[in-house]
Amino acid sequence: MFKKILIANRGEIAVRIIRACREMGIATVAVYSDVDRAALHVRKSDEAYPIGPAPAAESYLRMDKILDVAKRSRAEAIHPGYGFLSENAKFAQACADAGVKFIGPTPHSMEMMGSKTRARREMEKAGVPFVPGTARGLASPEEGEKVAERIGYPVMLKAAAGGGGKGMRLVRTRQELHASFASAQSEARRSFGDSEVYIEKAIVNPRHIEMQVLADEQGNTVWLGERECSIQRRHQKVLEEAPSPIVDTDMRRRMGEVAVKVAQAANYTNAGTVEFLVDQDKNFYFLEMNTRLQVEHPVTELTTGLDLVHLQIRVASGEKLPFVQSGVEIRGHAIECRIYAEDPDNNYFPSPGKITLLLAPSGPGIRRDSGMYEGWNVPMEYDPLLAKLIGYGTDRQQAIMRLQRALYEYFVAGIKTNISLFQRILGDADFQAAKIDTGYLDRLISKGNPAVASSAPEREIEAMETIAAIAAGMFAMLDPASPINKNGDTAATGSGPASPPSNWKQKGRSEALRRSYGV
Ligand code: MV4
Repeated sequence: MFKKILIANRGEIAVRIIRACREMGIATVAVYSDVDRAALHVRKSDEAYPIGPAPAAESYLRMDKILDVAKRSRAEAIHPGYGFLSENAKFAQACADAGVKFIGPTPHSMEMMGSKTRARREMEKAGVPFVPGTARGLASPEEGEKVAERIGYPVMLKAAAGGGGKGMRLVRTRQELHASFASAQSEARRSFGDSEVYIEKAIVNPRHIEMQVLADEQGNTVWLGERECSIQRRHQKVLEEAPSPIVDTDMRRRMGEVAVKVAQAANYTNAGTVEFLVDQDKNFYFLEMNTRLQVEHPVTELTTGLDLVHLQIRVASGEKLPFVQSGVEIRGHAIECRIYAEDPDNNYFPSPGKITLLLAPSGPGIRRDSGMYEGWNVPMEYDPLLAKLIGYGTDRQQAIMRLQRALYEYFVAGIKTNISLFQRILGDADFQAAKIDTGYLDRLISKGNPAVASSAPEREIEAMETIAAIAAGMFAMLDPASPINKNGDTAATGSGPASPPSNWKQKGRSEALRRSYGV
């Protein structure tokens, strides 16, 4: 087993991995950019090394600097987390060349799944269902027209090197195809330096359901249950849950077996996720494979009782999976809210800045994977994910109720967050009825923004401010020196309004209240 692991990441996932290492008695090495000097992952690690200025390209993406720290700190393995270098085959190879174990799949497996068309060709060989279309890039828009006539409109044009919707175009009619093909190609070239574009039958209003898989280095591969990830905004997941409300035991087994087939076709090792598009008739189609630990892994951990980071580390150290497929049991329901430093009232723009106050929820069924603390400055240079709030219950309803209660307790001052968005989603009838697909969130947001219950601390502060204002008014009436008593007019006698304390006095009282309330 490793004695020391370097975590090549930051934020909540770095803290999550450091915690897993500490539970396993493994020493931890953090790396940090200049703006992350006081970050939580630096505080929680055993050792920490600066790796450069804020821009990721000069720090968290600098393979040479990270490998240099691994060498100096004598770390035997590197956990990449998600994002940054986690799906970079060259980095995985550089780790191997440097004699440092990369906690994840081999460079070969990564490369196979990195190109969507290459992955589709491998899936075709493995007999895995994928959306009708081409497994190679289109040579011309005319070829696209021919394929579209065969598979039928609407069709989806996609960048082979793409992901997250970039270089993707929905084409409803033949007339639109040429223009869409050209714009998809130029976006693909701009975003990925690779203009290869392929075509698929468009699945209308699909769900995005993904299957967690785990493989050891001895050829054993298991599936660990699915996650419903349809609640997305601009191809960014916002809320995820496990199990999916529409997947029954038989469908879960069939999806799991396909996902294992995908992993085996790629000679996959360690933790990975196979993404599917699911149509209205519950047919599922291979979309892509993510060769990393995902943000939303906690909902799988809570419903299987497994620690995926422990298992990643154990598998990377050469251990055999400590269970077989029949030992995997899905129990209860978990829902994850991604808490972002974003302003829902300003088009979800990032909201960096100092966290002046943080009241975080806990209690039955609540897990919080967080990278923030009171007094920390949220930097503007990185993805604004602050924390993940996960609610677990015996069933979906209990998980929803627990999350609603926890969100009501959550209070972050000094920056804006999207906490109110989750209160809307969890209280929404369509969400509660599990009437969700990849268009759900856009529909909810476009419905407008009804007032949502503010958090408990806010409500209590408001109530106490009101009490203070009333008390101040009463005090003023009883005080003969008070201006409202100069001309004999007092509210008490019903003549002339009691003059409320000035705004400044009100504000001073509010601050005093906050201080006395400790908020
Ligand atoms: C699709 C699709 C419909 N039909 N492919 C979006 C990004 C990438 N992961 C694939 N995506 C889609 N591919 C076909 N043939 C609809 C989407 C899609 C989507 C998929 C999953 C989650 C959210 C989405 C939002 C918009 C479109």
